[in-house]
Amino acid sequence: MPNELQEVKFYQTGTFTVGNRLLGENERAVQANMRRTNSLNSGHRACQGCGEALGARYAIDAAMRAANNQIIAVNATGCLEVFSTPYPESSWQIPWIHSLFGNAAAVASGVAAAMRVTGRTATRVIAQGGDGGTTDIGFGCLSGMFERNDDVLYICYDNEAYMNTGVQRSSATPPTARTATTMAVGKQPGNVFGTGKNVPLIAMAHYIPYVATASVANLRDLEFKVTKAMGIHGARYIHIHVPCPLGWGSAPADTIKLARLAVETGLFPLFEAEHGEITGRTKIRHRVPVADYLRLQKRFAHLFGTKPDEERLARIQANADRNIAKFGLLD
Ligand SMILES: Cc1ncc(C[n+]2csc(CCOP(=O)(O)OP(=O)(O)O)c2C)c(N)n1
Ligand code: SF4
Repeated sequence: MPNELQEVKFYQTGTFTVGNRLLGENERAVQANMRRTNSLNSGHRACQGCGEALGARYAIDAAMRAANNQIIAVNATGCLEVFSTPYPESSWQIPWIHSLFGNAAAVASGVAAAMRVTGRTATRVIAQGGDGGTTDIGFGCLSGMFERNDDVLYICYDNEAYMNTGVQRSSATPPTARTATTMAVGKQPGNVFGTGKNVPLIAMAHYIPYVATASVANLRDLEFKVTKAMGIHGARYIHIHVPCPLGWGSAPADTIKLARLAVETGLFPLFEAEHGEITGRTKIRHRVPVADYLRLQKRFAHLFGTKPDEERLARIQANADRNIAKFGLLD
C-alpha cells in the first residue's frame, strides 16, 4: 500500500560523517578540509578534554578561511593564552598578541584602527578571552568597542569561572556551582542565585551588527556563525560555551556530552541576533531535565547525594524553562 512506502534517505550525504567527504566541497566543515590552517596547533598544554582549546581551534580556523588567512588575534590573559603560549613557545600559527587580562577589546580596537589608517583593510582583527576576562574585568573595554562599532570580532570562551588561576567565581558562574571562592559548606554551598549577567543580551542592547551564542556541542554551527561574523564589518560578538573538566569536575570524555546537555536543557540557548534583534535560534531536539546535566559535574555534587536539594534544583530548572520560553526553543 502506498502509505506504507517510505522514502529511502541516504543520511550520510546530508550529515557530517566520513569527514564530510560525501558533501560538496563548499559545504564541508572547515576542519574537514586538508587546507585548514591549524591556527592553534598541537603541542599546547591544555588539559585533556578542554572545551576551550577545541572551541578556539574551530573558531579561529573558520575565521582564517573566511578572511583569506589574514587575521590578527588579540588574546586576554587566561587559560587559552597560558596553555597556548608559555613564553618562548607558542602553538599559534597566526599573528597573535597577548593583551592584559582586562583590555583585549581595547587592544583589538587599536589594532583595527592601525590597519585602517595604514590601508591594510583586508587584515581582520579578532579579540578573544575567557568569561572572566570578558564579563568581569574586560567588560568596560568591550562595551566601548561595541559602542564605537569598532571592526573587531570578539569571541568569549565561557567555561563559567576563572579557570587559569584555580577556579574562582566569575559573573558567568551558574547558581549553586562550587568554586574556590563560593561557600564551601553550610546550608546552601556553591554560588548564589543572583540575577546573572547575560553578555550576549547586553551586546544586543548595543545594537551591534552581529551577536551569536555557540557551543562545542555543535561545531558545524560554530563554524557557520564565525564565518558569518567575518562577512560583516563593525563590532561583532560570539559567546561560546566550553566545558572545563578541571573546573567542573567532569570526565574529559564528557566534554561534548555536557555541552550538548547544556543546550538541550535550555540552560545555554543557541541564537543569533543582528542589530539588536534575534534572527535565529536552534530548537531543542530532545529536551532533558537540568539534573541530567548537573549530575555529571562534581561542582554540583552537593545538589544530589542522600538528600537531593530539590528546592535549588527546581530553581535551576525554572531558569532553563525561562530560557526555553524567552528564546522559543521548542516547537
Ligand atoms: C589585573 C589582573 N588581575 C588578575 C590577574 C590574574 N589572572 C590571570 S588569568 C585570570 C583568570 C582568567 O579567567 P577567565 O577569563 O575566565 O579565563 P579562563 O582561564 O577561565 O579561560 C586571572 C584572575 C591578571 N592577570 N591581571
Ligand atoms: S583548566 Fe579548563 S579551560 Fe583551562 S586548560 Fe584545563 S580544561 Fe581547559
